[in-house]
Order: sequence, then C-alpha cells, then structure tokens
Amino acid sequence: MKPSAPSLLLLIPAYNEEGRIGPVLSLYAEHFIRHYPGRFQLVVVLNGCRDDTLGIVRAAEQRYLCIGHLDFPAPIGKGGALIEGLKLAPLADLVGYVDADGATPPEAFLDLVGRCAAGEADCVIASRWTEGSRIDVAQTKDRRRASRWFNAVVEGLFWMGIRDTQCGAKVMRRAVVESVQPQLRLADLAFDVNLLYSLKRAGFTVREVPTVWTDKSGSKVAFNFKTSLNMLLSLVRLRLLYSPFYAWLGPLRPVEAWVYRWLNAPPPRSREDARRNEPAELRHG
Ligand SMILES: Nc1nc2c(ncn2[C@@H]2O[C@H](COP(=O)(O)OP(=O)(O)O)[C@@H](O)[C@H]2O)c(=O)[nH]1
Ligand SMILES: [Mg+2]
Repeated sequence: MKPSAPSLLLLIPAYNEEGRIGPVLSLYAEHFIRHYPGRFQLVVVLNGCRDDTLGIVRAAEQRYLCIGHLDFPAPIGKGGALIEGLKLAPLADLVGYVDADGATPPEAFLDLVGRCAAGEADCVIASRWTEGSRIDVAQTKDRRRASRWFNAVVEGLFWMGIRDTQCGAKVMRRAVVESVQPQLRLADLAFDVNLLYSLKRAGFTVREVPTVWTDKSGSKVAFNFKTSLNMLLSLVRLRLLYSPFYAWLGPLRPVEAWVYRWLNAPPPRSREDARRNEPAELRHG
C-alpha cells in the first residue's frame, strides 16, 4: 500500500471480553501502527458488559492514541453494536470489523484492507470455507456443522453465493456503509447476512477471501436451541423485509416482539430507528 493509503476505522464489538480483549487490542494497534501507512483508528463497541471490559479498553487507550470506544448500557447485541459503530463511518475511507478474541490475526485483517483499498471489491470478507484458508484451530464439530446448515439456509433464501457470511472479519468502503445504513435492521448474529444482502442488492461487490483462523475458547455466543431459532427467525424476517408481503405483517409486530423477548435476543430495529443516524459519542480514556 502506498503512503497515500486510505484512512481506516476498525470496529471491535465486545461483550464481557475482559479475559480476551487486552492482548488483541495491543496486537492490532502495534501491527497497524507499524504496517498501515494510512490513518488508523480502532473503536471498541461495548454493550451491557457485566465485567471489566471497559477498564481493560481504557487502559489500552492510555497506551495507544488510536484506540477509542463507544459504550451502550442496553443489551443491543453484536449486530446492534456494529450498527451503532458503523455510524462513525464518516471518520474514515474504509470501515471494517473484527472479533475481540483475536481469532483473525491482524495480518489477515490487513490483507482484507489492502484488497479493499486496491479496489478488488466494495466489501472484502474473510472466509474460513474458501479454498486456501488456513485453520490453525478449528471451531468445534457441532459449530462447524451448524455453520454449514446456516449457510445452506442463507443460500436457499438469499442466493448470494457466499460460503462464510459469519466470519467476524469484514471491511468495506465508507460509501458502501453509508448507502446501506437505513437497511441495517437485525441486531443479533444474523446481522452479517443483513449487511451483505443489502449491499449486494444495492449493486456493490463482495469478495470472499481465504483467511487464517485460530478459534478461541471463551465464546460469548450461546450455542443452543434458542440461538438457532433466533437466527432462523431473523433470516426469515430479513427475507420478508424484501418481499411484497412485508407491509401486511404489521399486525404481527407484537408477537414478534414477544418471541424475541422469549428468545432473549435483541429485537430487530424499526424502520424509524434505522433511519435515525445520530452517532454516539466516541470516547477516549
Ligand atoms: N457488543 C457486543 N458484542 C458481542 C455481543 N455478543 C457477542 N459479541 C462479540 O462478538 C464477537 C464474536 O463473539 P465470539 O464469542 O468470539 O463468537 P464465536 O467465536 O462465534 O463463538 C466478540 O467480539 C464478542 O465480544 C453482544 O451482545 N454485544
Ligand atoms: Mg470467537
């Protein structure tokens, strides 16, 4: 990348990550300060943490000027946190996100950024299921099986030709983010499908590239019946959002709200909420 490299905003959603996020912040900050020629900002988006994630993030902010955070007390979910974080898109030319546990090493994320900066696609995403990927530590067998089922359902409903919508590392051009923001409605883990489908529909290109992945223990994602049902429900909801029947479904809204409450999942945002685009206050230290 040339010295005139685009500025980069990296979001890291974090929920009860006091045990995992500290070294990851140092690793990413060091790597990008050393190897990324453009302006680099890293923003951790916390919500409802019941541990000292905030203390760990603040300590990192003392060491690295490029780190900041947003903190939401409400349980807005990983998707909700990313939706809020993406409102900071005007700060940079390229905007991306990655998980807090370091499963994607900074080198692999930088590769995505380089490809996006070089114009290979409007959005470049890491894929564990594309030939050439290197899986140092794989997800559990159950998670891998669930991942393939999930992918089959996503393909059946959305026909995107993407093998791994759920890998936590993605980067895109600011204009892409800004153009799809009003369509980002899902606050749970199906958020990635919401993002990818809305940007494909808008005519933007997505490139899936093989990645390096080291699965980490201490997952914050409950892997159970309710989570699976939640994901399925959100995918169906997303599909309906783009169908001519959506307007007829208004009377079902209270039932939907009840189901998401029962599933203990962050509910989808209303159209009005999605259109409101006030960025939260970025904090440092
Ligand atoms: N802000 C926020 N982040 C979340 C939430 N749930 C998960 N995350 C983050 O999403 C990322 C992926 O979670 P992780 O536990 O690594 O998922 P897994 O590797 O798929 O089991 C991590 O950075 C988590 O901290 C949430 O409710 N809110
Ligand atoms: Mg993880």
